Amino acid sequence: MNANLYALFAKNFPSDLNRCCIETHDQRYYSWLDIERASAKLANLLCSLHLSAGARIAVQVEKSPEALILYLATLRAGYVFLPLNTAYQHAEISYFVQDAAPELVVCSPQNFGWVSQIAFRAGSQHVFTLDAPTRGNNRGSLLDRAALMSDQFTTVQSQANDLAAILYTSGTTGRSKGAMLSHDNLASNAKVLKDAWAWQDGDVLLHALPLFHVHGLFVASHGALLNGSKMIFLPKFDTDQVLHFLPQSTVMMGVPTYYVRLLQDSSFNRDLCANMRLFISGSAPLLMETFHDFKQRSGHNILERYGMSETTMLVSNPYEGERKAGTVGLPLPGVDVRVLNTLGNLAGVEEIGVIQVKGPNVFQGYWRMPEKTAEEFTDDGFFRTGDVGKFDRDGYLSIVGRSKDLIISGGYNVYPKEIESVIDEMPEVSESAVIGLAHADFGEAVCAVLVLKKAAKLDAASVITRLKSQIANFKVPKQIFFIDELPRNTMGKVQKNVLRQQFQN
Ligand code: MLC
Ligand code: AMP
Repeated sequence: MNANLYALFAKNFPSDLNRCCIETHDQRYYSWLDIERASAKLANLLCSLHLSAGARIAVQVEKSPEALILYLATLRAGYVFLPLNTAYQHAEISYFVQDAAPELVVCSPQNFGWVSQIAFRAGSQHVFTLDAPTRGNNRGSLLDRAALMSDQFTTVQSQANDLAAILYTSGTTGRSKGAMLSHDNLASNAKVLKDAWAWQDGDVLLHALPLFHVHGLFVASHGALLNGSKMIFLPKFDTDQVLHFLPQSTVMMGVPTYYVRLLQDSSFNRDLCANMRLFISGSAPLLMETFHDFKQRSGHNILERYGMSETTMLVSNPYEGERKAGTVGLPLPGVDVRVLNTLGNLAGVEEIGVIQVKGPNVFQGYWRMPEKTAEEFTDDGFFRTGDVGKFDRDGYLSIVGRSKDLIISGGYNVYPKEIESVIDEMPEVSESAVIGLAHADFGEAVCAVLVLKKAAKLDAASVITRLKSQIANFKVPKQIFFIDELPRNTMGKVQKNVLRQQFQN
């Protein structure tokens, strides 16, 4: 049997390959046959480059069906897909490319100059461009080259543990780590979710998520691909477009911000959701208030689930049965989830502790970081998630906090240490602390507290302008505060809880 994830999808394509697989917001239609042939052309192109076995293909492009097809082609050809957030800037891309050493980099045409410089310096042999199709005819060199290739390709044989993708997650120490996911990690999770969320004939997925993280690339796309279901592809989340396409859809996935934004639109109502079967939320905590308001306005209980890049999906509220607000639900079949208390024993009902997990979905380790990988696993093979939670009497898990210093803003993870290091480089700054403060739209907003050097002058606007040129825009603090001294405990550790209390309002 071929463990290649694409082979699994292909086996489940609809028998009529002329049916629609992807419809875009601007009325372009891709049949299943189009997906099969276009991914074959790209896979042939990849093979013609004679990349080494296990070569990484790093991709920083705008969302488009072609970007998804490139992912599928990478699977088919047996290489390793490495998606990168389009917001990443020079220093971030430079780090990822040097660390992952991709043999091929695909970027947007407008970034070709600086990205290719980074890539060639890091030893990549090839840099191609792929444009968002809305920008007219300039489709980029990737598709121009692929056009010359055959549209027939036999998907390569893969072993279950062969790598399919590497997803970088920010590290608490400030250094991002590449989570290595195998074909079987992804396949096992996709199969479990197909049953858990009762994917069925006639489902249409409204796909508004970005394609460079687990949520949009795996959870959403895999669900539709494995079920042979059509996706309506939006280039990004846009409230008006979502409202426009909801009546034709049955399933939508999003981060809590999407649901908050839908509720803010006065035209959002039950009628628009009449065809909808399921709204799923994840990547960040869904407020109880959002859950209840959404129920009232749409008639739907949002199904909240919990996962991470290293593990894909772990826990989910049930499709049938009670979806409890404020919880992420029950462990998915085949996934072991335990909560350990401060003594290292299994926590009792409602007892808070660290969350550890084990299962076929758990990743193969961090790219080229064996020590870090070893640190994150217990002796009996459980992965330490860095999240803190508790089980209730019915076995539903709630996430009550994080042992990792992490801010989740609109579903994107931001590690304070990374931002603090950049701020501390500014000549006027003595030290800084980056904290997350509650934010109505993003859930949490990144904010920075700065202590300036004696007699130094610096205003908030200049700090923000400088940061915007250095780091991805979603990491840039929404607010900057200045104080004389950071509060510290007796061990000298900055008391971020004190800062959060002081600046929340
Ligand atoms: C954009 N901005 C953000 C932001 N997104 N700021 C903070 N947090 C965010 N998430 C800022 C930009 O920097 C910009 O600032 C301004 O908002 C407008 O940018 P935009 O691109 O027009 O924003 P918008 O399209 O409104 O994007 C917001 C969003 C998007 C919520 C729709 O962030 C989004 O789609 N998030 C989903 C993230 C996701 O897929 N997470 C899954 C990770 S996987 P300025 O100052 O330049 O104007 C994972 C595992 C799991 O966590 O369990 O799923
Ligand atoms: P990432 O590493 O980007 O994949 O982010 C994973 C992290 O997102 C998890 O470790 C959690 O902290 C958080 N997360 C994901 N889903 C949820 C959820 N439903 N509720 C709370 N936190 C979540």
